[in-house]
Amino acid sequence: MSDKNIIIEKDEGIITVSLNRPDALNALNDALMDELLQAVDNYEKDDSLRCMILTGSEKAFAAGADIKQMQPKSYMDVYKEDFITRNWERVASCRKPIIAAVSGYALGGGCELAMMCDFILASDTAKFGQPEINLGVSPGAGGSQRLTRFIGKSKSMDMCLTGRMMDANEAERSGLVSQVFPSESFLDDVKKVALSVAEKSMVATMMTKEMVNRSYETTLSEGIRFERRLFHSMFATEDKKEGMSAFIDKRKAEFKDK
Ligand code: DAK
Repeated sequence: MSDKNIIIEKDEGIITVSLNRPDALNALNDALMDELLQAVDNYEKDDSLRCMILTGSEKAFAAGADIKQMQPKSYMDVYKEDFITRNWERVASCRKPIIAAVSGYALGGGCELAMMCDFILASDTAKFGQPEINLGVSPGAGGSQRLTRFIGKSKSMDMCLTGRMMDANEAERSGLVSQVFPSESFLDDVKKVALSVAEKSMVATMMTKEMVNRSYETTLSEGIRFERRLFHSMFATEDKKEGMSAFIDKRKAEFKDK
């Protein structure tokens, strides 16, 4: 598939996917989301790739779903075709790690896409928002649910009802973003974080992702039971033996993802 709406680079086991519709501030249309879906499928299958960075440009991660694509559609259109549902949750369902690297605008579907990643790193220029209310609609790709889980009801209501933007520092204070880096060194800083994720055992990484994600879906006691089952199962892996032996031998572990 052509990947004209995204740019893919691979280096040191890291795949960087850059959203690439600069004239539309990376507005997310169906073609772009199809390409992203394909990129995630390929990443998941390729054992040489150990972490994905999803990013945009300096000016925009993504300014939302493509308003020009949505504008002519009626209720019957979007209901019958299940409008852009098909290719939107693939990032959230990826079993391998995906880091969102946000510079500039992450608005509407752009903010929702960033929240589908495992965690968000922000440049000090980042601006997050759910401004759909200004268009006479609401968040539609999980924003009302994920943003509330990230930052709590009061701030989520504030963001969704006023449509205002949140800067990187407020986003970090509120728990939306895990770390903020200076814009001058942003992608280098993100790459260091990605390399640190990539050097771990992929088995442990995937299971840890499952556990953390399960915490959004279940009760505390069921979540802890789930964690315990996966934790015990890791004692069957070669990587557990290697990791613990390496610690005792005072050497760096060499994981084999087995
Ligand atoms: N869609 C289409 N084009 C966009 C766009 C967008 N979201 N955002 C910007 N652009 C285009 C502009 O129209 C302009 O194009 P030309 O006029 O040059 O042809 C170009 O990008 C540059 O934008 P501006 O001239 O506006 O640039 P400024 O620096 O002045 O302003 C801005 C930047 C980000 C503040 C402004 O562009 C803006 O407010 N953009 C709209 C932000 C927004 O409302 N986003 C929410 C969209 S609704 C779903 C999945 C997703 C969604 C819903 C359902 N399902 C799975 C069911 C998501 C919905 C949304 O995201």
